[in-house]
Amino acid sequence: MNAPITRTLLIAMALTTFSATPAQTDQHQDPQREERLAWWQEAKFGMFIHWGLYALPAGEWKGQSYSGIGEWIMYKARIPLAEYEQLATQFNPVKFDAEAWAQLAQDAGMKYLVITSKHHDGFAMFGSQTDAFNIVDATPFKRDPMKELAAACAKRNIKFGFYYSQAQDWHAPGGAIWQGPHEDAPAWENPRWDVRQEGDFDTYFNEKAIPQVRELLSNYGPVAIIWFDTPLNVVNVERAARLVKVVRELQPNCLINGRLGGENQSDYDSEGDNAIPDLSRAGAWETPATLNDTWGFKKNDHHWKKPEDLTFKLVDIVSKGGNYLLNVGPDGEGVIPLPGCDMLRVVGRWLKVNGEAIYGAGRSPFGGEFGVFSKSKTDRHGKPLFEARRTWRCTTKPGKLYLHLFTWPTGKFELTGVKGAVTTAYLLADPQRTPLQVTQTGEKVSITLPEKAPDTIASVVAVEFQNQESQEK
Ligand code: JFZ
Repeated sequence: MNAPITRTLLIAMALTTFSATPAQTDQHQDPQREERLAWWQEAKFGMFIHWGLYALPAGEWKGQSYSGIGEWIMYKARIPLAEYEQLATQFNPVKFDAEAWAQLAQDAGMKYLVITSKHHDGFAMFGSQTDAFNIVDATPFKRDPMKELAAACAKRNIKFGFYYSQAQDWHAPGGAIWQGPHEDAPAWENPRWDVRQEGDFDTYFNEKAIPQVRELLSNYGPVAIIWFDTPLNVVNVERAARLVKVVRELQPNCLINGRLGGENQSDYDSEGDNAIPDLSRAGAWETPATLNDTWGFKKNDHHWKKPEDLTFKLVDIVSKGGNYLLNVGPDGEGVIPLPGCDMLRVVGRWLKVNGEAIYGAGRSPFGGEFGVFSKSKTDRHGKPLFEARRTWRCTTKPGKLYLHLFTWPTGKFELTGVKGAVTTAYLLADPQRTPLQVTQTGEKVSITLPEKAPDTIASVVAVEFQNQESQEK
């Protein structure tokens, strides 16, 4: 389809919300897919990084503060391209330290890292021969932080990946622009706010997006994930297939996330931002999430989540079968805000003790622990309201259950619906793995617990079975 993005198509875009319903991956489409996914399904926990020119305005423009996610400031303030380009001349993040960033990911227990190589603003955070609007050619910094970060991750066996905005590009002629509404910004009659944005989408796609994806997959060593975003319907099956072809040709093992566009060509599904399904979900899926309320740095967003909340979300997601991709937004000097670093290190310390129950773990065989649908209350769609419970979660490995107790019971933990004969149970925090007292009657198991929980956030009881088969439902 070579037609330019006409008004009708833009209006059509406006009617489509970002695909909050992830592209359903055809589980049996590609025999190599399971092989490609193996490391990712073991890894469970990754670092997302949103870093770009938007870290300089940091949520404010010409004295006005803008609500919502910081990386959309160009869109929200409808900044003319010539003014936005000036940010590049001021971008000199001399405090950027790839080793420190990769070490933070390692300290947090994160096994992969995905960083914005080009977000919707069109600015390339890598040395691109395709477009001079990039960090090497257009800034006083002149270094390629993607090269430095890829090397620092490789030293620590952290898988390295790129986020790339394949459809939206607010700087390139013909780049797609979300018609809106977006957060509190209304839908625009004409989403383009600068005449320089006029152009044909295929020209942008063929002359910028495809060549830059080729650069990313050719110049930075092994790329474990290419994380596409907001396909906006313009990335149809044909265009998506062209991107898949480039990825498979240059880096056959590289995973493609669920926001490519063009159904059934991704390797795994991406949930909506900060969206965690109420119940367990089969297949390979990931929740991308923020530490505060923005992806890109905002100087006034101090709404940090708590480490205990982050740990619960990690366990909750893994117990439902997913991966957790948790974001940091470095500032304009290249520094990751300290509150975020501190919280990630708390999660990392918890994983040092309890990682066995997360890395490579499967979904809960139960389900009642997630919560119940209300018999009387309805949600905003008129459906029965899901009332979540946070007392405990369960992850699994062959012949094992891991009971993550967020609320420490008095005396005993009772469990029903248990399949198989329990042989022993112990606290993961106990290096001696001293057997706890267990009684079992058929599918009912009762475990006597010490008075004090070994961990203030969550304590994990491992339960082993005679039968080494998977305990996953
Ligand atoms: C997109 C970007 O627009 C945003 O800036 C950030 O990079 C985020 C990770 O991804 O925002 C989205 C995309 C999809 C959904 C929601 C927000 N969705 O499917 O609900």
